Amino acid sequence: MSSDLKSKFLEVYDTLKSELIHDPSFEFDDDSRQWVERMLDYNVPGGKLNRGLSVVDSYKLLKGEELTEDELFLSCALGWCIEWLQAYFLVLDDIMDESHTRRGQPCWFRLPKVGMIAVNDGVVLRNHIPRILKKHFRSKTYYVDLLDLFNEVEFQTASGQMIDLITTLVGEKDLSRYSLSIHRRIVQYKTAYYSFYIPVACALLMFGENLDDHVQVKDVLVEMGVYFQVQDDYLDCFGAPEVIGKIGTDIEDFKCSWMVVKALELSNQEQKKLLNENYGRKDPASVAKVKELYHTLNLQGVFEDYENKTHEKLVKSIETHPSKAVQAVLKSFLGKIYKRQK
Ligand code: GPP
Ligand code: MG
Ligand code: MG
Ligand code: MG
Repeated sequence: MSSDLKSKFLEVYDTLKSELIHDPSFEFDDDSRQWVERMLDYNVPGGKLNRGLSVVDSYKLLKGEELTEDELFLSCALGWCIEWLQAYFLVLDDIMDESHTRRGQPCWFRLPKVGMIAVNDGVVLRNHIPRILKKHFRSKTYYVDLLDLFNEVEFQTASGQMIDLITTLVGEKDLSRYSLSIHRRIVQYKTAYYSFYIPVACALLMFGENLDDHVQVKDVLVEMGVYFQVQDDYLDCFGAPEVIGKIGTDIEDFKCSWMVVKALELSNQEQKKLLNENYGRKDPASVAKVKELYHTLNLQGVFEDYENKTHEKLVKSIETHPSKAVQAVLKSFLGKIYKRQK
C-alpha cells in the first residue's frame, strides 16, 4: 500500500467528516459539532484501515489501470463507510465485552465524560453510513444494491454478535456446549461478512458487477474471515497488548473462543476439570491457570499448524478462480493478514 494512497484516503476522511458535521438535516451548535468531531476522530480513523483500503485496492485490481480522480474519491468513500461500520461495532462491542483498551487507548465508553453516551454514539456512527451513501452514491445505478449490501451485512454481524453473547450466559456456564462448529457459526457471522466480504463486494458493485455472479468469491472471503477471527482469538490470549492495542478479555468473558475449543479437544479429564473451574472467571489467578494450560497443551504450535494449513487451502481455492484480476484481489487480501501480529 503506497503512502500516497493512504494520505489520499485520510484526506477523504476529512471531507466526509466535514460534510457530516455540517449536515443540514440537523441544527448543529458548537457543542454538538465538537462532540461528533471528537467522537469520530477517537473511533473511526485509528485502526489498521485494512478493510477500507481494500475497497480501493480491489477496485484498482479489477479495473487494471489508473483510477480517475472521481473513482478514487468514490472508492475511498466506500472504504470509509466500512471503517464507520467497524467503529460502530467496536464502540458497542467494547461495552458488551467489558473491554478496557482498543487501538492503544481506553475504550471510548471508558472515558469519564462519555460512559453510556457511547451507546448513542454507536447509533450515530451507524446512521452516518446511509448519509455518506446518499450524498455520494444516490445517482448511481448500484445505489440500491449498496444499501442492501450494508443492511444484509449489518444483520449478519448483529446476529453473529448475538450468538457470541448468548452462548456465554452467566449461570449456565457449561463448557461441554463449546465446539468447533459453534465457534465457526459465531465467527462467520460476527466477523467474516463485515471484515472480508463487504470490502470486495463494494468494489465489485462499483465496477458494475452483479453480486449474485460472485458466490465463489464470497465463499473464499468468508473462509478468510473465519481464519482472521481465529487469529483474533489467538492474539486475545497470546498477542502483545502493546502491539494489538487491546487487552484480551475472552477468558474472563467465557467466550467460545477458538483457543478454549481447541483446549477442550486436547484435554484429559483433569485438565477439563481445571478449565471448568477457572474459565470465565474475572480473577487474575484463574486466568493465569487457563493460560498455563494453553501453554501445556502447546496451543501456540496447534495454532501455527492451523495457520499454515489454512493458508495453503485458501491459496489453492483462490487459484481455481477463472479471473486473474479476482485472484489478485483475493491474494492481496490474504497477504495482508497472513501471520499478522496485530
Ligand atoms: C469481533 O469480536 C466482532 C465484532 C467487533 C462485531 C461486533 C458486532 C456488533 C453488532 C456490536 P471480538 O469481540 O473478538 O473483537 P475484539 O477482540 O476486537 O474485541
Ligand atoms: Mg470484543
Ligand atoms: Mg465481542
Ligand atoms: Mg477478540
